[in-house]
Amino acid sequence: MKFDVVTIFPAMVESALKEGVVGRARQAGLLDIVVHNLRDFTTDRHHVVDDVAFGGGPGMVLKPEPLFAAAEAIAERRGAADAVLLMSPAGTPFTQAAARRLATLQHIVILCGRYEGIDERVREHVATEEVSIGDYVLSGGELPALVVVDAVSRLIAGVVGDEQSVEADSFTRGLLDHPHYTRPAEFRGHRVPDVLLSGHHGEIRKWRQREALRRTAARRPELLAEAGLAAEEREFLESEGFNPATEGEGFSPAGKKGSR
Ligand code: 9D3
Repeated sequence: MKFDVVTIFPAMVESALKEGVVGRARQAGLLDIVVHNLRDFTTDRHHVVDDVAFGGGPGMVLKPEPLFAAAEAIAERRGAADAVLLMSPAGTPFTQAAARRLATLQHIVILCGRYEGIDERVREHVATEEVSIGDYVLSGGELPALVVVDAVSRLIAGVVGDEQSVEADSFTRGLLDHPHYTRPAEFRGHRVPDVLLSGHHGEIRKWRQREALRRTAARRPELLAEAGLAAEEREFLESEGFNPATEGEGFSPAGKKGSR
């Protein structure tokens, strides 16, 4: 899979993409990622990428010419992209479902915004979609671009060494993960649950499933609506004092506040 990331901070993006699962997959040739410096696509002596807003107001706006030039150069050098993502706080919220869809593509270009905004013509004529990673204000689209590359790359065969861990990933089923423990079995008087030391694999599976349900009901009850719970799973949650939702929330925690 190919990614091209366009940014005014290429070193910031490149440094993150050298590390971890994504760094290894690049070295193995599973991911072909090129980070481009937006300033390389300017034509003026001072490599200016921004300008004041027409109509006035505070803050600078990313100029259209370098972004159009970058997208065109990438198409020439690397082939036409299947999607051009504009990272923007006004974009569609990025979800695991969005990651799954993008992972079916072969070539994605990601444009990182900075400053107060981007010339609207980039949105209209270069980007094919606009993506946000959530409702908080960041300083630019670089960290969001890295989030998208990471989440999508993990879904490409071979990128994550252990296929099972991708499969078992909590959001594959739409539930939060169960608790994890490693040695020692007792640490500062805090014991690992006996069932995990028992070697009874059926019991361990059941315990993990119930803990995942309990946690999800307590922390993210809205996820249960989409999780496709079996009758016995609903019964378990009701027996634990969680109540079926009135309004598409699946289950809501009843008297469960602070149970963690
Ligand atoms: C005053 C209006 N601001 C929008 C809420 C302006 C503004 C804030 C932050 C314009 C750009 C930015 C920089 N952020 C991003 O480029 C960005 C972002 C984010 O801030 N949050 C979540 N996802 C994303 S994707 C790109």
